[in-house]
Amino acid sequence: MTRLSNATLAALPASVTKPDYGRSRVTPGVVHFGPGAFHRAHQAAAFDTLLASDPRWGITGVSLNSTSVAQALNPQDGLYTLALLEAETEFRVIGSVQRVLTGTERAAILAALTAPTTRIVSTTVTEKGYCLSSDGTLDMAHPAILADLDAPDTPKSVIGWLALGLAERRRQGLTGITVLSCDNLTDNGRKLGAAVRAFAAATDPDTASWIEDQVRFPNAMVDSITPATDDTLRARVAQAIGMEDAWPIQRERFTQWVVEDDFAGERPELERAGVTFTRDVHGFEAAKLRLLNGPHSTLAYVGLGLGHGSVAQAMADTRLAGFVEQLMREDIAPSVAAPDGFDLSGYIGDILKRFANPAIEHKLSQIAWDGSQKLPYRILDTTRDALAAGRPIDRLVVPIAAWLRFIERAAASGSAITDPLAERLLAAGGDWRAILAMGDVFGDLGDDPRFVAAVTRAHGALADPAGYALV
Ligand code: CS2
Repeated sequence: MTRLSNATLAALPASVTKPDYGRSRVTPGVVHFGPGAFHRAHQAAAFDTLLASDPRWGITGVSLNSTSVAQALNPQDGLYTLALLEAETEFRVIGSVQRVLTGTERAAILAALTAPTTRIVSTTVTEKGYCLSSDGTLDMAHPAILADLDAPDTPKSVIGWLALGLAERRRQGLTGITVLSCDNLTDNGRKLGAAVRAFAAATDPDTASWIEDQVRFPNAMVDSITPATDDTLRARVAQAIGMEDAWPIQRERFTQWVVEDDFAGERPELERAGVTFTRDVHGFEAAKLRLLNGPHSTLAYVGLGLGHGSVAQAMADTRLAGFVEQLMREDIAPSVAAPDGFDLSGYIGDILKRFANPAIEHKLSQIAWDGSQKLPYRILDTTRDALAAGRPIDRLVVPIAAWLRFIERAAASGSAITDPLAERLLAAGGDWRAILAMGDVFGDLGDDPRFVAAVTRAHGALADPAGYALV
């Protein structure tokens, strides 16, 4: 079977949307750390739309910890298929990724970071990639950070790479750039900026001040439901495009990207691709993390306990769907300071519809990954706000208790969980109070008797997986 590439683009069937610009005219403008499914489904699709009117924003992907994306995409000249899943699926070939570098290609990564044409360095490296402590600042005792502080010219972490790339730009007398975080954490840009400056301050204080002056780290909210690629998708795509694509991607049609309007120099006209630029992203960020990701994790941990496999299946369980809606409307919404004119109730209704989308099989097990990293932003901040405002937290702690049950089940059956703290979590296993005492996950909440009492009740109720409804 022929393989998708520049040479075969013209042979794609007319039903497939493809780049409507000459790819040979595209020049690199963006270096992206973490060119996984979410980046390729979301930001790369937005740049693909922009390239038709402005070819200066081609993407160089950098995959620090794996070679699989590079192996799949480089032989395809960076091309891949994005399936937009609705009642009718649209297949779209994305042309914005020009090449993918791997962690061992150090000289090429540094050359990309210091190219005069590079104006944006962006990231989707997930919460754990930031190496932060529970107070949101760089964890100087993190093994990856310690290793990079020891050998700053051969970094392994994204933080180390950003510090090195920026130091080198400064040395070469180049302009500052914009470092654009696209990860799901509150205040993502600010946190990334502070982390990179803290790293630089420890190795190269002049670069730290140059970063302060010359580099912008806008906050951004990113949203699009992107289930992992599976064999069903590969087969559907092969049929639709009539050729082989080693790594197609799927997502819902809905996509949202709200970016703080705080760029070093020129910013791409991504408005043309539906991106919203605003001075204040906080309200959008809180609405999305708390009202979409919080309920997502709730569906995952409660739903897995009940034996559901996907988000849509969990939503078809009307009792669980009702619980999650009540959680969103009564417990989470009061903590969200939405931007002016934002229709919070409509936003909730739309999220519930997106969760129930029958065209998407989004595995609960995928969402259940990295609970120790995700729950602080998704549920614990909301819980803290509710406690401070004197609101009840009984339902808010259900996802926490369900997560504890999820760890207990894994520990009891000897199965693995995907989480950077997996070893500690599984070692604590049945002793869930020891998990609540982990300051790097729960911070101050672990010592709050109101929180501990509420989790204790919910944990007890969840001895029966259907017990969430009794809380
Ligand atoms: C999900 C998110 O996997 C997860 O934890 O909650 O990836 C979610 O699908 C996206 O944030 C939606 O924008």
